[in-house]
Amino acid sequence: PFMVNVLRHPTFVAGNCSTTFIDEHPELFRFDHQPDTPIQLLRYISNVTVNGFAGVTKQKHLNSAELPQPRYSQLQPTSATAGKTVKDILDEQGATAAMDYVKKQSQVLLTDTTMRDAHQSLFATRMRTHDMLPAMKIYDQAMPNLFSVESWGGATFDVCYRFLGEDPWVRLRLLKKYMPHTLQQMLLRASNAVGYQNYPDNVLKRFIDHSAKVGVDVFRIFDSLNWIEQMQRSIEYVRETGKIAEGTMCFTGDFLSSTEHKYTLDYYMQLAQSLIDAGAQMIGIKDMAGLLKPQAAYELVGHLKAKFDVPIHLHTHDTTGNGVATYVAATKAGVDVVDVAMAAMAGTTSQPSMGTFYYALEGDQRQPVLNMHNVEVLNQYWAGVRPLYHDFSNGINTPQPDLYRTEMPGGQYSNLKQQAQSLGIKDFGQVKAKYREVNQLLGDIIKVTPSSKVVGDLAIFMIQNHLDKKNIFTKGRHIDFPESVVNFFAGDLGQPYGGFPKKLQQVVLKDHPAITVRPGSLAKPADFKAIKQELTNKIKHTPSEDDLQGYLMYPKVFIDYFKNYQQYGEVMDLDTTTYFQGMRPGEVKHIQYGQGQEMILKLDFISTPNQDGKRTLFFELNGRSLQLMVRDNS
Ligand code: 3PY
Ligand code: ZN
Repeated sequence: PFMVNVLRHPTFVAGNCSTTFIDEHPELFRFDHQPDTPIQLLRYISNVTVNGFAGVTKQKHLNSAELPQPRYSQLQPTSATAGKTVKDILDEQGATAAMDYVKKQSQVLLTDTTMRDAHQSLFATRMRTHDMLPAMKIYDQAMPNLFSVESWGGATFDVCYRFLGEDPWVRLRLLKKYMPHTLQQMLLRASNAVGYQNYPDNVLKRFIDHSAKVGVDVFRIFDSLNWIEQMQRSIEYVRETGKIAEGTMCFTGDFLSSTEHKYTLDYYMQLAQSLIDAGAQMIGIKDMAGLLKPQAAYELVGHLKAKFDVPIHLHTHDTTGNGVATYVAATKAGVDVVDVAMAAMAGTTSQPSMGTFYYALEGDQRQPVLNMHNVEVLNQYWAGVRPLYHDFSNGINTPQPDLYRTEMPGGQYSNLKQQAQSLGIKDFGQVKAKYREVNQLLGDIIKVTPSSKVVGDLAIFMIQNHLDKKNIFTKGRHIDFPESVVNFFAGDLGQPYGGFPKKLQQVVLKDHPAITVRPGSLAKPADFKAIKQELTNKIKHTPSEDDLQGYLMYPKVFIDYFKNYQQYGEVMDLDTTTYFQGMRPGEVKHIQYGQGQEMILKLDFISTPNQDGKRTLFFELNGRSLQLMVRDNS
C-alpha cells in the first residue's frame, strides 16, 4: 500500500516544513493508511446528506466552515514564569524535577479540560479533532503557565472511532505536535484502560507504553471502586515510561457529616498513602459528581498537604454550582493544581470556568498566572464551536444541588435520563430515588465509570421489574439481572471497599462463580502475535501499532471504524456541519483534503428515490459534474 509518511513527504525532504503545511493534513500523522481521494469524502457527504447522522436533527443555520479561527497575532506576548513550562522540565529533567517545580509554585496551577472532560460531560464527547485544531495551535503561546491540558483518554478514545470516524492516535499526535510545550494529560481507568472491562496486564502495559510514546505526559489513573490493587500495575507501568503517574482517589460521600461512617477523612488519607506506596508521583482527587463541598475540600487538601510531599491535583464538576467555591477553599488549603474548562465549555456537568476561578482569586496571592486577554481569544473560539454540538448536549443548564444526595456523576446524569426516557420512564425523580436506593443496596459504593453504570442499570431494571429493597431478595431469585450487575457481583470490576453485600450477591449470581482476587491476575496474557494475525486477516492489511491498540481495546468498534475509513477516507477533514448534516442543494463547500489539495464542491440537486430506493446526488466537483447514488434508508 501507498505509504503516507510525514518524514518522506517531498516538502519535508526539501526542508521546507512550515506549520501551515501540516496544518491541513492530519492524514500525514498516519503511517501506513491509504491517502484520501475526493470520491471517498463525496461518498461520505452523499450518505450523510441523504440519511443523516444518528442523534442530529437537520438544521442549517450554522456553517462551521465560516467559524472565525483564533490567530496567533491576536495574542499578547506571554512567557512561562520560570522561563520553562512544566512540559519543558519533564522533557529535559524528568518527572521528579517536574513535580518539584509544581510543589515550589506559590500560585495555584491549572489543567484545562476543554478538549476532554468538558465536552465529554456537556455533549457526549462528540467534539471533533477538526474543531480542536485551530485552538491547539495557539495554546502554548496563549497559556504557557498551565500545568497541563487534559486532552485524551476517558471516553474520547472509544467515541473517536465509534461516532466521529476518527483515529484517536492521530488526535494525540496532533496534540503533541501543536502543543510541544504543554503537558498532555489523559484519564486512564486503571486496568480498564480506556474501556469498560478489565484487560490483561500485558495489554495494559502495551497500551500505556504506546500512549506515552505517542504523546501522553500525565496519566491520571483511577479505579471505579478505588481498589488499590487495580491501580498498582498502571502506576508501575507509567513509572517505567518516565512520564507522570497521578494516582487518583475518586471522591464520594460527605465526610463532614456525622452520618458518614464509610468514606471518612481517614479513608482518603489511607488511600493516598497506598497510592504513594504504589509509586504515584502526584495525588489526584477526582470528584466526578461534584460532591466535594468547600469546607470538605479545605480539610481534605489541608490534611493531604500536611502529611504528604507530592503535589495534590483536584478535579471537580460544577454540577451542583459550587465548583468555584470548592476550588477557592482548596486553594486556601494549598492545593497545587485544579481542573478548569474555558468558560464557553464550563459550568453545570462540566468543570468550573477558568476565568471565573481566576477572578474569584483576585487579591489572593495564589491567583493563577494567566493572561485573561489570551484566555478570552481562545474562549471566543470555543463559544463558536459549542453550538455546533447542540444536538448532543445534555440539556442541563441549571445547577443540580440534589446531586449531593443522589451522588450521580455528571457524565451519567444526562445519559441515564435519556436511557430512562427511551424506556418510557418519564419521571426522572423516580430514577434518582431508585439510584440512591440501589447504592445503599450495593453497600454504598464508589460510583464512576464503570461502577456507576452498574448502579444506573440496576435502578432502571428495578423500576421495570417493580423491585424494591425488600422484595428483591425474594422476587430476584427468579430473575436474570443485567449483565453489568452480574459482572459486578462476580468481582469482574474488583472488590468494593467494605466487600459485597453477601445476601444480594447470592440473589444476583445464582450459580455464577465470583472471584475475590484482581481480575488481571487470572486473565491469560494476550497473545499479541496471534491477535495481530487475526487483525491482519480481518482488515487485509498489516496493522500499524495504532491499529493493533484500537483493536485490543475495542475489537468490533475498531473493525467498523476501519471499514468506514477505507470507504470514506479521512472524514476529519470535513467541517463539522458537513460531517453531521451533509449538504443542501445549492450549497458550495471548499474542502481541504489529502496532501494539501482542495476541492470545490457544489451540490446541485438530489433526485427522488428510484425503485431500488436509491437517490442520485448531482454534484459539481471543481466545476465538473459528477453523480453519486446513495440508498435512502428512511
Ligand atoms: C471516564 O472514565 O471517562 C470519566 O470521565 C469518569 O469520570
Ligand atoms: Zn470528570
